[in-house]
Amino acid sequence: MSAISEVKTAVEGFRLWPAALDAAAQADLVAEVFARLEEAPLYRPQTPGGRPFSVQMSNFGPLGWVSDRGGYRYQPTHPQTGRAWPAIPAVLLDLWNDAVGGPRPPDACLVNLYREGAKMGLHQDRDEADLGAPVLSVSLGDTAMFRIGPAQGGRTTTLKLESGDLCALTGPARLARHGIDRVLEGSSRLIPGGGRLNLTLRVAG
Ligand code: MD3
Ligand code: FE
Repeated sequence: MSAISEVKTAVEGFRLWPAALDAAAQADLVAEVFARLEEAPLYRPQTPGGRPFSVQMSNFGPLGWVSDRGGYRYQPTHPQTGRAWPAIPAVLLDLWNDAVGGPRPPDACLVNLYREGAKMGLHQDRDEADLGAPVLSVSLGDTAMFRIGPAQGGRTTTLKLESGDLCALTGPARLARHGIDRVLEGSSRLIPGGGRLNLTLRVAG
């Protein structure tokens, strides 16, 4: 990826490209995402313990991440409509190739929408079949306070994820603990209705 500065953190394998998408590319991507969400509406999954997530979710691609009383898993259909998830937008597949490439393209794109007060607790992503494959994430809209620390626990680092930022998780960072402590409401006007959209590409199956 040319002309993009790369920020390293305490966690080896975490890379951040600030403003990888310019304002026009961000607006185009948001429009494309909301169009696809007509086919696969956002919903609030339940935790395995039966509590609703504060984040609204949907998915694109052959597989989508879901959570309910039965646990966390990837599945090919939307839990409410029973329909296949829409395709992953081509621009995201291009970003994957530019940023991480590798032998397999992503087969899952989780869509997270943070409206007022939504956050995501510290966790690891380990529901994917190949935990060696990288993860790529795009942030759009309001700025998030993102926290990341080593897989084994210990010190975490807080950094801002702003609209248009791209981050890649490879190697040791793939199993890093991470979460969204809070979203700075009203810091961007990109998302219709306000808030923050995060798109995360993974090799799930
Ligand atoms: C670090 N999403 O969907 S994106 C998730 O902003 C998730 O919605 C957050 O954590 C969000 O699971 C954070 C950045 C991110 C994504 C995946 C990771 C960081 C990661 C996987 C491993 C380590
Ligand atoms: Fe995660």
